[in-house]
Amino acid sequence: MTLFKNLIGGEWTASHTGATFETRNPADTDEVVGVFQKSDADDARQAIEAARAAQPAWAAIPAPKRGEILHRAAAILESRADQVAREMTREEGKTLPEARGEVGRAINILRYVGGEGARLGGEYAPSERDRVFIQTRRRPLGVVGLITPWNFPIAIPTWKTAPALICGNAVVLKPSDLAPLCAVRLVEALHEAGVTKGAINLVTGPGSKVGNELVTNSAVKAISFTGSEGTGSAIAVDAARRRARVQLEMGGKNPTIVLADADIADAVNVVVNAAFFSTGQRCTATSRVIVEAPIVERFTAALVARAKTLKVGNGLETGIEIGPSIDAKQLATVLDYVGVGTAEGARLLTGGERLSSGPHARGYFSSPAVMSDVAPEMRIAQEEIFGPVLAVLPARNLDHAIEVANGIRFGLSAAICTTSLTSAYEFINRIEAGLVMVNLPSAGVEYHVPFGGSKASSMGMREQGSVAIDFYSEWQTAYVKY
Ligand code: UN1
Repeated sequence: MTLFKNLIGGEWTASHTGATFETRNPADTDEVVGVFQKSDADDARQAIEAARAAQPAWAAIPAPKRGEILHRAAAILESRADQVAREMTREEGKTLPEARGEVGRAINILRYVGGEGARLGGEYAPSERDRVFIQTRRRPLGVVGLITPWNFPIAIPTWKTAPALICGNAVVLKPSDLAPLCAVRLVEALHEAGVTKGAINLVTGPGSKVGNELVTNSAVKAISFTGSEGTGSAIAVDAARRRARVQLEMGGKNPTIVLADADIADAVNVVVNAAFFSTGQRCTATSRVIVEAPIVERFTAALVARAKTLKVGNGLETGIEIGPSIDAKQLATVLDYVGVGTAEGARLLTGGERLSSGPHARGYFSSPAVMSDVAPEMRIAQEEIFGPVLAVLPARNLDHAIEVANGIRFGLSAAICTTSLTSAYEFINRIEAGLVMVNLPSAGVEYHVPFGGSKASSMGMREQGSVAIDFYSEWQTAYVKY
């Protein structure tokens, strides 16, 4: 069992509080994974100060050279990929293949964003006036605060930190208390790769103290947050009060439409992946499957049959497909929503039970739940659950399916299974979602294209892809007369 420290001003530092907290394996709660600093606002302030002091020196390094440092960090992380993936499975619960995939994603992000260093160009524009050149270039914002969730414990810290750094900002990263270890590993790699001391800082501890300081401290020019809608909305208000830039990625209630012309076996695979893999703990997960009337029964039967075969257990073991919920609270939410759905008149076709004997005795496991006879206005069809609970809703036709799909507050991701090109494009055109998938799971995105949602799911500029740097930079326009 290891004690992990904050990184402040390039030094691994204990919190001045002297307090720590531990993380435990959600698949085996007897196992302590790590012990971390229970920091408070003073620690966060110190990190912000260190970031402010270091930022000019970091920004003075030519952007392509900053990119080389990110490339070095990628190589360091790659040399530790297996260890970091195992730590992720032990701390977050996702299966080892999923964890390996996520570490690979983080490495790819560092490489991709590192390349952006050489592409941070601006524009030349002709002037209305004689002998005047107009040029634009990107400038860093200064200090940025990054608040990240537990469910993608390395990918999300990486996809916020890398574009922030490549633009020349200094970073204070606050990872989730439930799974901070991978963020420590990312920051170690960046520190060892040669990021200027103080340009990358890590502070662990409660959101109410560390996160709140980042959001309210006037030296922090931008906040990027992924997490719950409630916290995100509060951040937006606090940040607006002092005119800080915000980028929020919050909830989803993502639909997959299955049309009668779809290949049923393919559609079942797509929906099972989207709804149940990563234990449904992805904001891009499918939690509503909207099925065209002629195939509702056939599709649902095949879906239930497949859901029953899913192997739930400790993600370190070979063959396990679904890990535990992250903690007791999340598991209680999952089981509670199954009860809510039943009370609303939905029918539980399979799963939705706590698994607590044998190999499941010491973890937060439940069996993947499929509920039918769900009406669009029911709570299980409207509220984010963040667990392996899938609602099946019937639809008369494509128009009706799109109407049901759009009938929610959220708009992150949406998928359709169909063999009709016309239906696919009709869906792309009319669905209210930032991410649209055809014959693919609603979750599982790539790093080099924009990521984000509409409606209550997101606020601010998109993450990932080359547009990620828009959030972390501002334009300077220079007029030059010769
Ligand atoms: C994915 O589906 O690959 O927190 C990524 C989340 C999202 C990331 C999803 N921000 O689940």
